[in-house]
Amino acid sequence: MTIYFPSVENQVAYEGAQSKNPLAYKYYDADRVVGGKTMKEILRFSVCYWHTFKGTGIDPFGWGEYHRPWDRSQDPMQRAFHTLEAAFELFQKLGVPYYCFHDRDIAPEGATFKESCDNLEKVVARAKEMQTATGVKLLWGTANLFSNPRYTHGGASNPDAHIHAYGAAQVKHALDATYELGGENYVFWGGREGYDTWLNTNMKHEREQIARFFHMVIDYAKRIGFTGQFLIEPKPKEPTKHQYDFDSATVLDFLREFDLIDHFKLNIEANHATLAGHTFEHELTVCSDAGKLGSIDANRGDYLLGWDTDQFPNDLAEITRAMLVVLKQGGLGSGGLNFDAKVRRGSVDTEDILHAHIGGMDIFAHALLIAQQILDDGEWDAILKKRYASYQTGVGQEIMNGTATLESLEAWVLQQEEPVVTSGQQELIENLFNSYH
Ligand code: XLS
Ligand code: NI
Ligand code: NI
Repeated sequence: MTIYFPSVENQVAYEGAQSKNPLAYKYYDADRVVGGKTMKEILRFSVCYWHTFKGTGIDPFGWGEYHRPWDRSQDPMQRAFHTLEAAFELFQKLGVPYYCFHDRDIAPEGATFKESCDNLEKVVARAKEMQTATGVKLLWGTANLFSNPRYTHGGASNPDAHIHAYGAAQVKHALDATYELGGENYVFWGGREGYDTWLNTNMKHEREQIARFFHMVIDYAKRIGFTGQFLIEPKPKEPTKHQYDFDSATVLDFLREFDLIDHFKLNIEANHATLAGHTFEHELTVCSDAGKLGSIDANRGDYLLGWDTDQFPNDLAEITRAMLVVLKQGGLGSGGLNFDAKVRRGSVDTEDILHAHIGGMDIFAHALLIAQQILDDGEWDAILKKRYASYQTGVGQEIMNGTATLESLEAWVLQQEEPVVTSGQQELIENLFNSYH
């Protein structure tokens, strides 16, 4: 059997923060209990198939660069099987419990729709054996309704009903595959569900088409007994200028408008949040407050670049804030932390893939420890409680329980002196956060 990641013999080990071994975890200690659960249970790491195994390093100015050893056969099905072997080798070496894929990542598209479906079924059968043999599970599956040129004008939102139907048929099979592999979630990222010019677009029609599409999916899932969580992944732009699923608030509104809210949660990607002009923690909080934070695509953007650079996360302060949202809502449920991230074009060695994931897992593990400390310590919580304390009693309580009226508040205000502004203590809190290690 070919060994694809020879620099790790068995499994990446936890060696502690003092270790100088680049191929060891400094913080991720799978069985360490943090706040009552193990790191493995809380973090639920997942490796993504597309960037890690199918990424070639291609960019608009240069073709593929990596020539991965699992991607060299002339026969596309052989490539798919070799990739599966490489993938499961990496999952096990990293000790991650989950992976994610698009249908077209794991199996090649055939000459006809039927052939594509057959290819998928064959690879899924093999993947199922490998899952059983290794215990690695599928976090989520999804369908690629954006790479093939047929989807140039969209998948579910396509102005041509034939292509909408094609997309529906493709999702049917991707859902079958996810179900067959025990996938715990199913994701919709609206690849080309958006538009480039208002001049040729009937937005109302397209949004209604998408809603109809989702209703068909829900009905079908019910018929086959798929009980995984459906997730929508917002992104504001790229590939189209106006993506319909701009950000969390937009998606939640869409779900409510079309009576879909009970069937979906959201999958929040850090880089998509920043592209929408929000922070990662803002998007997580919008979802969490609505009871809709289902899963996370863990990555980061570059603050100087306006596109989805999909870099591996490495900002401890940002990830700590993200973990605070996750811990406060009691974990991610059936979701997880999926590294929707790619090594840079210049990182041409397969070993770079190991460093990338090890670093990403360690940042989250480290952030988890700090976030738990912040919660246990209680100081941050006390500052926040104090800031809103005036809503606990008197007029504040009346506002919150709905007994206040504009008249009653006017009468109260007339009896008071001018209100005094109290400090928001931003610098104090920033220093407090920096005091945890
Ligand atoms: C692209 C998205 C995509 C989804 C899965 O920007 O992040 O990778 O996660 O379709
Ligand atoms: Ni993503
Ligand atoms: Ni992305």
